[in-house]
Amino acid sequence: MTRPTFAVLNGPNLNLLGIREPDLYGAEGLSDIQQRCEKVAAELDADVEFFQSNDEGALVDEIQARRDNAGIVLNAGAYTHTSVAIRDALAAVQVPFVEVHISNVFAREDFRHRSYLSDIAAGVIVGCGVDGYELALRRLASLIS
Ligand code: CA2
Repeated sequence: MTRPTFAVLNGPNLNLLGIREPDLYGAEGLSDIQQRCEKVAAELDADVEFFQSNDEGALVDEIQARRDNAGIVLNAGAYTHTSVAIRDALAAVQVPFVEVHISNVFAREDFRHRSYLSDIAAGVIVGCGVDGYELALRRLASLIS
């Protein structure tokens, strides 16, 4: 099998990780998460590419550009609860994706209980902190093996 490439995509405000609200989202920043994912990807004999944007259209463009990837780990942030456009992009590319949320969205406000993505996801990981990204990569690797 050719070496798979996974994308790890993060949505709005996740660039603030490690800077604000550590009680909710932990002390690690996006660059720490990237390092963790690179370590797991090396272990899985895979490549991993990282992307973060606060812009819904940029996330749609990035998902479209990932149509040949082996899988996507996606924390779409607040767009999870609002974005038909991101859902449509994911459905169009047909790349398996795992939806990740650092916090337990089900223990938070009602509007965070609704996801436009979960029913078309290969899996959903919620409330496991930033470990969720590593778990998602491992799941994607096992799905394609
Ligand atoms: O728990 C998650 O990972 C979320 O996707 C995070 C989103 C939130 O809208 C979702 O409901 C659940 C918010 C990301 C905001 O990230 C921040 C990080 C540090 C400080 C402030 C915001």
